[in-house]
Amino acid sequence: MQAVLAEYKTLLQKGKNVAFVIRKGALSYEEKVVYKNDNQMLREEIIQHIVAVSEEAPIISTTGKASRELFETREANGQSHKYDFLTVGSMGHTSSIALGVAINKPEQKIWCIDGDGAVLMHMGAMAVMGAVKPQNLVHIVINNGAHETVGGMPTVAQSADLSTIAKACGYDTVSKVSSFAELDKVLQAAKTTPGLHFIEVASAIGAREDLGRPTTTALVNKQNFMEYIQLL
Ligand SMILES: Cc1ncc(C[n+]2csc(CCOP(=O)(O)OP(=O)(O)O)c2C)c(N)n1
Repeated sequence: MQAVLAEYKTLLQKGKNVAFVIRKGALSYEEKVVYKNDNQMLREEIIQHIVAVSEEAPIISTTGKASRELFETREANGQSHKYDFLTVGSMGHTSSIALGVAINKPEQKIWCIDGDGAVLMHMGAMAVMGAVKPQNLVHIVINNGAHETVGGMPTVAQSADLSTIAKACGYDTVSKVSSFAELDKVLQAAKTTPGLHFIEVASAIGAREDLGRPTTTALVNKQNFMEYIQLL
């Protein structure tokens, strides 16, 4: 090991790259870490409720399991995937993509499904949304206080009040919900009322074990979505 490190040092000093390849299972931790909170609603169920209300309106969804769950919700409903732009990678940029679509389709309601980790990563996007204030955009943040997709490690969304931030940024309406009855009510109101709406949804940490991945490529998804929104 010492000899390898010495060799690496020489290589690094020359500006070269080095890498360790570790055999699977070589690093282990006996205690299983379980991340949880007291919220009741699961992200996938929240997404099912959003799809039920938004119907065929475009949805731009954040990176990670939220987009995978949206894809599977459409499959289960027998619906096309053309309504959805699934953001692959680009954590934190979903709301900016949704803003761009909303500006260019002012007569069409646009829905954005975001995560708390993603929102925190590019929080400046909320200030831009509040400044531009499109009257046809619903920004939904599924707040589980965790980076659930990558293991559930906590975000700082527990101590940063995202709804207050949205208010300060100039969103027209701000709601914070923790039950399906409240969620359905604010989704319906956002659907029928013009404005820039912010909906923070308290979510449990978790996902189905057998959650799949989109069966179409990101490129095909983007092309289908672009063709669809051109018709709106
Ligand atoms: C810039 C960037 N960093 C990290 C990732 C890896 N990544 C994908 S999803 C995710 C967690 C997202 O957390 P959150 O937005 O709270 O959504 P959740 O997974 O809890 O639904 C991370 C870190 C990424 N895609 N892009």
